[in-house]
Amino acid sequence: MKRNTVLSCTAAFLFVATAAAHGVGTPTPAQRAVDYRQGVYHAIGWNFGPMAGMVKGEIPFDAKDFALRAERVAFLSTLPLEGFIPNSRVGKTDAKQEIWDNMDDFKSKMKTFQTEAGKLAEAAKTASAVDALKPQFGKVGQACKDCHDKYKED
Ligand code: ASC
Repeated sequence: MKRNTVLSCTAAFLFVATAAAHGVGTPTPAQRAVDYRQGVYHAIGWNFGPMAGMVKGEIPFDAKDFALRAERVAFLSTLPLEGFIPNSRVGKTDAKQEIWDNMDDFKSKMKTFQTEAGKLAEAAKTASAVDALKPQFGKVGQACKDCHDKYKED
């Protein structure tokens, strides 16, 4: 091979290898699944935070805002499961292997989250004081925690 050909092949290889190492290019289905479920969890956290603030008395209770966020979390709770596709424990993820080893239990915990989040959204429609929502909010938080304790890194 000519020296120039060798050099340009080497350069092309290094370019592609570097790009791949830096995660440039089309993400794999597994990486897209990780991005999808993390995006959903971020949206859940975004909406869960202000409700927690109101429950703790750090933010003034706003019944309409609480109800809207509770409704969003109830909807969002139906989304993450789809992102836990087989062999998608890749890249930067806190998902433990135990999820795929205990998928039935994982699904059941996700279902509990959905049920409790649904009840919170329902209760929030008519509640005029935050005290009335505290017990159900606690159940949603406990559902988050039960799953995280077993299936989330740290
Ligand atoms: C959050 C968060 C969680 C849950 C959990 C509720 O804001 O990041 O993992 O709430 O702590 O108990």
